[in-house]
Amino acid sequence: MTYPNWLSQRSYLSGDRMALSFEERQWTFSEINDLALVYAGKLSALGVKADSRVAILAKSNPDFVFVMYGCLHLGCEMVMLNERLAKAELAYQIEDAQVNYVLVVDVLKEKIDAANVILFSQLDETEPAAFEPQKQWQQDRTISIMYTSGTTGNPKGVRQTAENHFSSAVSSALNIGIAPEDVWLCSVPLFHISGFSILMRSLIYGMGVRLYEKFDAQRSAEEICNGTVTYMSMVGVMLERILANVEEAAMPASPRFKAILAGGGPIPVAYINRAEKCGIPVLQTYGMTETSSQTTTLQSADAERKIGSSGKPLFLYQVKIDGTEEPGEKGEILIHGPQVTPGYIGKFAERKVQEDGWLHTGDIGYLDNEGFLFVVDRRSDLIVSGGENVYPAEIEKVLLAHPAVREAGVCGGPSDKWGEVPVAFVVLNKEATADELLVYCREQIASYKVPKQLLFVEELPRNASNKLLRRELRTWL
Ligand code: S0N
Ligand code: AMP
Ligand code: MG
Ligand code: MG
Repeated sequence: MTYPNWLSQRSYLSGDRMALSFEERQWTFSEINDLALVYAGKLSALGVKADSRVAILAKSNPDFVFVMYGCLHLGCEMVMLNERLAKAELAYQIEDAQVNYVLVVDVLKEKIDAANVILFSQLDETEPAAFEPQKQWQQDRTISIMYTSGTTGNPKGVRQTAENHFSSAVSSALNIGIAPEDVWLCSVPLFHISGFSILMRSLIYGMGVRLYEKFDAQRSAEEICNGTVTYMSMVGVMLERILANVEEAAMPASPRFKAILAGGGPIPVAYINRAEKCGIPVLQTYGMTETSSQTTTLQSADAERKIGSSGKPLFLYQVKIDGTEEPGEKGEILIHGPQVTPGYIGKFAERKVQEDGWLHTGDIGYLDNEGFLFVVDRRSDLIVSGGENVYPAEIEKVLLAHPAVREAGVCGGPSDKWGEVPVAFVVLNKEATADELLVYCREQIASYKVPKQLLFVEELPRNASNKLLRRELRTWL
């Protein structure tokens, strides 16, 4: 099965519609398509081919979008690099993905130490080569690869195919509808599926995207209240900051604004209540990198009645709770549908993500008697800080490599600012200060992963087989 090239098809069908808006500038779908063709020609002139795998490190602005769309025209697989990661973490992903090229915006070039780097400034200076855009896209073509950390501390590259993105966008539209006036505000990172999925919806629906390079709570609140946008995706901490602005200004939300899609982690019930008072509908959603964004979403109409629920699956998807018979019984959440990744790349290429056609999420939840999903606990020890995932094992590994550290254990602690933050417990084998260890961490991992608190202890809680009991660490806070 194939799809027509989404960029050419969209430009052909509704080329005059607004595709992208950024600050004071706007582009239509045909303008975007022309720019993407130019970028594809430039990339081609520099040696990038169909089937090349390229990593991209850039800021969430139009240049990033044009470069990505150029890659789409060429037929490349794109490894989306998280700009907040430390140099060593980026190097791991670039190595694991065995990329042919790394496309890097000049302001971030210090973060990359790799062969075959192509800077955005080099692209600007390159004359496009003649090239033939792909007319058809294979359904199982890998469009994007996103790394997601794991329990072992080694991030895994998740493949997202054309079919994954297409079924995700279509399922979302079947759920919330699409109208010609829709504009989706995107200030979640384009390197996460939260942001990337907005671009896919844009191409597939012919919908405009209002892009921000950096999240700005006040301006987001203004756009919601003026109705210059109709949808916005966000994580809990962004919702809180926007609500604070809306409440302070006592601005009524525009009736043109339709809904906030809120996910990436649990959304506190208090925020949903506050949003309701401001007249802003919030659709709480449960999704992940392995499912190319939303799998279940709670409708506004059910928001009050089913508060705290992440809703029901979108039309094409199924959710069940492993090993349970009755509503209300808790167990691992299993997911089936065309949005589920076919698998990982690199070191984890052999790891099966689906067993009997079901994705084992590692998250714990239950379905109530009407089939609404409640997520009650997250995959093994995962800490979600402001929508960024932090796995204790990743931090423990770094701490343990320090000569003064004998043992290290990390757990999530509560935070008003980020929802949850990592806290470390360390057993020393020679003298060291907390600051020294934190500076050491900062050199090797993203700053959102650096423990916000580091406490020295005599020993760590372990079970009979010497396994660290991270849950018990939480009771020490
Ligand atoms: C919340 C954000 C915007 C905060 O960033 P902010 O305020 O712009 O910070 P900076 O000025 O860049 O940095 C200042 C200092 O703060 C540290 N910092 C930044 N972010 C965090 C963080 N999250 N936790 C802890 N610290 C943080 C910086 O490091 C810096 O520190 P110093 O000075 O020490 O260097 C930003 O974090 C953000 O954009 N978060 C959202 C990320 C996101 O989108 N996550 C979702 C990922 N999940 C998915 O994509 C799957 C689910 C999904 O698809 C979905 C999710 C949401 C909505 C819809 C969907 C969907 O299904 O479609
Ligand atoms: P990621 O793949 O980085 O997007 O992380 C996805 C993970 O975030 C899921 O496996 C859950 O652990 C967590 N998560 C996402 N949405 C929700 C939600 N609505 N409630 C609770 N946890 C969530
Ligand atoms: Mg993840
Ligand atoms: Mg997350």
